[in-house]
Amino acid sequence: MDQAIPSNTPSADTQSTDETVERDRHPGTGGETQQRPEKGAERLTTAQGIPVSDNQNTLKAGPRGPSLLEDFHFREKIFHFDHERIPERVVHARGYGAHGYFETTDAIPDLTAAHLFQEKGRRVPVFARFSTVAGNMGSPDLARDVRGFAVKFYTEDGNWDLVGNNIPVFFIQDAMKFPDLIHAAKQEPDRGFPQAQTAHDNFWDFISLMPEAMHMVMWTMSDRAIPRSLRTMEGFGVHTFRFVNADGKGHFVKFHWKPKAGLQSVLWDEAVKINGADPDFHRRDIWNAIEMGDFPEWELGVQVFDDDFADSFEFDILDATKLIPEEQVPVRIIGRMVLDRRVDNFFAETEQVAFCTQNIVPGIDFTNDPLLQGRNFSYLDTQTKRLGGPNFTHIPINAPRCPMHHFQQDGHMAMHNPKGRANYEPNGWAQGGPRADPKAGFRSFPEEVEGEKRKVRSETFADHYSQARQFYISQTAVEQDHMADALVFELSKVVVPEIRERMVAHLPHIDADLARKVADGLGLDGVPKAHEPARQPITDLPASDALSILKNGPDNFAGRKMGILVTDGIDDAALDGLKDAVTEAGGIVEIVAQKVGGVVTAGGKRVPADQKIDGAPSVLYDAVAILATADGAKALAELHPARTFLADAFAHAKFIGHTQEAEPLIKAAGVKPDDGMMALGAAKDAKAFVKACGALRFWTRMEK
Ligand code: HDD
Repeated sequence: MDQAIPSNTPSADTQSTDETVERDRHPGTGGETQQRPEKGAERLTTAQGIPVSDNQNTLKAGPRGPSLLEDFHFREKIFHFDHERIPERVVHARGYGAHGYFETTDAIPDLTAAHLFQEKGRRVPVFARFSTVAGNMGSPDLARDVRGFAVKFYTEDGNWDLVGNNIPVFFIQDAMKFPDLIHAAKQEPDRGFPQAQTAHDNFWDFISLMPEAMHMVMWTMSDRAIPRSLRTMEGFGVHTFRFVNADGKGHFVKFHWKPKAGLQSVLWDEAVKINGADPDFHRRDIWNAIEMGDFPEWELGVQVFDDDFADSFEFDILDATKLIPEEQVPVRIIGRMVLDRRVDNFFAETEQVAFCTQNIVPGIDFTNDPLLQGRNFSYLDTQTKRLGGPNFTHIPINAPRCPMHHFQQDGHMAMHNPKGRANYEPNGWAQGGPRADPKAGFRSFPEEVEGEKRKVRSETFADHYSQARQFYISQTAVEQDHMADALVFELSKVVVPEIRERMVAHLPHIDADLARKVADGLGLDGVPKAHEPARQPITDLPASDALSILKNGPDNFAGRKMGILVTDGIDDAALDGLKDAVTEAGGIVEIVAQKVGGVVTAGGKRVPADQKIDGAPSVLYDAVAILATADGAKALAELHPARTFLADAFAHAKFIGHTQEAEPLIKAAGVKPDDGMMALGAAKDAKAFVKACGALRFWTRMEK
C-alpha cells in the first residue's frame, strides 16, 4: 500500500538543469525530458505506479492544439486533487496534534484494572489534539473559545480516548441540546458570519435562555478562553467516569491534566492583535517547542470518590455543568504525558485522527451523565461521515497498537480483511478465529438501573448559579475585571437590546458587582431585574484557588519568549548577556530589527534578525527588551511599529528591559517608566531582568 502513495520528493524534471527548467517553462519546446533522476531521487509515478515523463504539460494535439482526454496522468492528478478535502469537523475543526507518550508515575491497581495504570513507569504511546470549538479550519488560534483537549492512549487493551476540554464544565446538561448550542455559537446561517466567535446575537440569545450555561459562560468569559499557549492550559475529562478494579469494585473518577509550564493566558487586546499578526500562534508554538526539545508536558491527575461522597456532594456528579472543587476532593497525580514528536503529515494524522468517547478500556467505564451518553453515539457517527466509512480504524493514526481480532469485514477502504473461512462465531472450524474472554474482556460495571421511561431532567441538576458564583469569587481582582470586560465586549456586539438585557439579568445571581459593571459597561439604565432561578437558595460556596489562572502561574521564564528590538551599534556584551540570561532560564529569544538582515553591533558583528519590526508586534512575546543606541532609538522613534511595539508591551503589563539610550523611543511611545521597566547594561542587570520576567506580567501597572 505504501508503495502506491506518490512520493512528495521533487522529481528530477523539476529540479535538474537550467535547460530543462527553461524547456518546462515554454510548453511545446519538448517538456519531456529524457534525463535520469538524480542519484537518490525517486522516480515520479502515477498512483498506479506508472512512471511519469513530464509533470509540467498536458498531452496536446500539437503545441498549440487542444488537450487530449487520453492524458490519464493529467486526469488522475486533477481527479485526486479535486477529492483532497474531507468534511471538516462540525465542531473543533481547527486543531493541532502531536505524538508522545503517557507514563504512569503512581500505580493504582487498587482503583482500576486498566493496564496502563498497573505499574509505575509503564509507558504507552499517545496522540493529543488541541482545538478551538466554533471556528472553521482556517480560523485564527486566539479566538475567545473553549479549547478541546483530546488524547488517544494506545494501550495494550486497545485505544482509550479521553476527549476533554480546557474547561472542567460544559454549557449544557443533556446531549439533546448540543446541536442547538453549536448552531447558536457558530456563524449565523443566513449571513455566514461572524467566524470563530460567540460575540453575536444568536449565541447570546440562546445562552440567555439557558440558565444551565451560566457556569461555563463564566469560564469562557475568563482568560481561560484565550490561553497563551496550548502548553499553558489545563485539560479536563469533564464528566464523572468510573474506575473498576480487578475485583469489580467501582469508584467514581474525574480526570485532570495539569501543565508543567504552569497556567498562562493572554489579554484580550493581545488576542485580537495576535490573530492578525500570527493566526497560527498556538500551532507554531507547539511545533517550535517540540523542535527545540522543550517537550510540552502535563501531569494526569484524578479525583477519585465513592458513592458516599457522591450522595453527600451539594450537586449531582452526573451533571456536566458542575465541577468538584479540589479542596473537597484533592487531585492525585498518577502520571505524565510528554509530547515529543511532531506529525509527519498534518492531514494523515491530525486531520484523520478520530476520537470517540466510546473508546474505553477494561478498568474504566462510563456513568449515566446524559451528556456523555449522547456523546458516545455522536463521535462514532461523525467519524463515519468524516472519514468515509466504517473502516477508519484501518487508518494508521486510528489503528490500535495492540493485536486485534474480530469478524468485522468489507466496507469502503477495507485495508485488512481477516484471512480464512470463518467469518462468523460460533463456528465449528478448526481455525475458527477469535473468541470472547469472559475474564479479561471489557465488562460494564454492573450498576443496577430502574426507572420510568420519560424525557426528563433530574431535579438534582437544577442549581445553575452557585458554582458560577464560586468561580467568579475565586478569581483575583484583575481576572474579575477581565471577565466583566469580556461580557461587555461580547454583549456590545449583540445588536438586539433585549438580548443584552436578558443576559445581564442572570448576573445578579452570580455577583452583584459583576452585574453592575456589565450593566454600566453596556450603558444600561441600571441592572435589569434578575430572572427567577430554577432553584432557591443560591448557595454561597467558598472560593477555590485552583480555579484562578494567576494563582497558578509558573514564576519562571522557562518556555517563554523574549522579543529583543535591536539597532546598529549596540554593545555586544549587553546583547550576549541578555540572550544568555534568557536561555539559562529556559526561555527563547527572538531578535527584532528594522530590517530582517539584522544589525551590526559595536564590535562589528552582524546579528541577523528573526523578525522585521512590522511583522513582530510585541503581542507575540512574553517580555520585551529594547537594545538601542541613542541614534538607533531616535530612528526607531520615527517608526510607528517600533512605537507600538513598546507602547503595547507597556499597556499589556509586560516587563520591559531597555538601554539608557533607548530614551527617545520610550518618550515617543508615550510610556512613563515604572518598576516593570528595567535598565539593561551589566550582565547582572540581564539576570535580574529575566528573573523578574518570571512573574510574566507587572500587574501593578494595570491596577493603576
Ligand atoms: Fe464533542 C469533537 C470535546 C460534548 C459531539 N468534542 C470534539 C472534540 C473535543 C470535544 C475535544 C475534538 C476531538 C478532536 O480533536 O478530533 N465535546 C467535548 C467535550 C464535551 C463535548 C469536553 C462535553 C463535556 N460533543 C459533545 C456533545 C456532542 C459532541 C454533547 C454531541 C452530542 N464533538 C462532537 C462531534 C465531534 C466532537 C460532533 C466533532 C468532530 C468529532 O466529534 O470528531 O461528534
